[in-house]
Amino acid sequence: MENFFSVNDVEDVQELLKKAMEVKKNPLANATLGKHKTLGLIFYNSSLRTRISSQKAAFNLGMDVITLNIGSDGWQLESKDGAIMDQGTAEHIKEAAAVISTYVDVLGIRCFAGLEDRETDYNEEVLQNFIKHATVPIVNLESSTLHPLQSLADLVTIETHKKKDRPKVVLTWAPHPRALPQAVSNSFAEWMKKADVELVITNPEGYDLAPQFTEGVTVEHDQKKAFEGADFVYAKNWSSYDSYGQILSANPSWTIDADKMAVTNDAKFMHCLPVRRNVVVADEVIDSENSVVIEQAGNRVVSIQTVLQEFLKK
Ligand code: SN0
Repeated sequence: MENFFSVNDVEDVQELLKKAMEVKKNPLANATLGKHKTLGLIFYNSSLRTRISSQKAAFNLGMDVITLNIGSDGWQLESKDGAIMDQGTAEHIKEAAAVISTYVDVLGIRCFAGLEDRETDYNEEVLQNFIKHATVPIVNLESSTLHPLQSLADLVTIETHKKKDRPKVVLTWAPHPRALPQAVSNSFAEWMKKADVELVITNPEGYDLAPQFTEGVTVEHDQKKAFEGADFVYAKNWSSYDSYGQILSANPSWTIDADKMAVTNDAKFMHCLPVRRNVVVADEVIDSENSVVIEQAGNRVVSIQTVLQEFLKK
C-alpha cells in the first residue's frame, strides 16, 4: 500500500479487516513499531474523532504527532497547477507537501468538499496534489469525496456485531439543516461492496449518490421497505449529487425513529458522528441498547492504527 486514499489502495480488504480485529483485541502489541517516527496531521476543517483517534493510535505505536490546522495556523495553500498566485494563497502544495515530507514519516490530510463545483470536488485536487508531491505515504482523513478511515472503522463495527454471515446493511439518508458532503456515504458504499454484506441504500429521489459508488447496489427510495429485515441501519445525511451540493428537502419523515427500527431484524444503529439529535435520529434510537455509535467512534483508533502499522512495517 503506497497511500491510503481510497479502498482501491487496499490489496485485500478481508486481510486488512483481520489485522484491524487484532489491533482491536490487542492495541499495544506493536508499542515500539513507530519509535522515532512522526505522524503529521493537516486539517483544513474541524475534527473531533479524527484528530484524537489519530493521535491515540500513533501513541499506541510509539509515534510522535505534529498537527497543523491549515485553516487557522498555516499559509493558505494553492492546489491549482500553473496558478498565478497573486490572490489569497501564499504557498503551493508542491512546496508544502515536499517540505512537510522532510519532517514526518506519514502524513494525514483532511480537506472537505467545497460543495460548489462538482468537478472540482470529484477531481480531489488537494489530496491528489499531496499524493503527487509528498515523498511519504498520505492518509485520507476525509477528502472531498471519500472518508475511508471511517469506513474501515464501520467494517470493524459490523464484524464485531454481526449475527449472521451475510448481514443486511442499510445506508439511509436522513435530514439535516446544512448541506453536507457525500464523502462518508461514498466510502461506505465502496467498502461495503468489498465486504461480505448485503448492502441496500435508501434515499429520497434527487439524492442518489454518484453512480461510480452505487453501481451494483440496490437503491430503494421507500425507506420503510429498505429497513425490513435489516441487521444494521447506518444513518447519514448528504447533499444532492445531481443538483450538486443542494438541500432539496429537509423532509422530517426520513428521521430515524423507533417505529422505523421496529421493522428491522433488531438492527444495530450506526452513525459516524457528529450527529444532529432529533433531526437525523430520534433520541429513543440513538440512546437505545441497539445504538453502537460510541463503539463505532472508538473503532476509529483501530482503523487509523491498522493503516499506520501497514506503513511502518514496510
Ligand atoms: C462531516 C460530513 O462529511 O458529513 C463529517 C463527518 C465525519 N459532517 C459535518 O460536517 C457535520 C456538521 C454539522 O453541522 O452537523
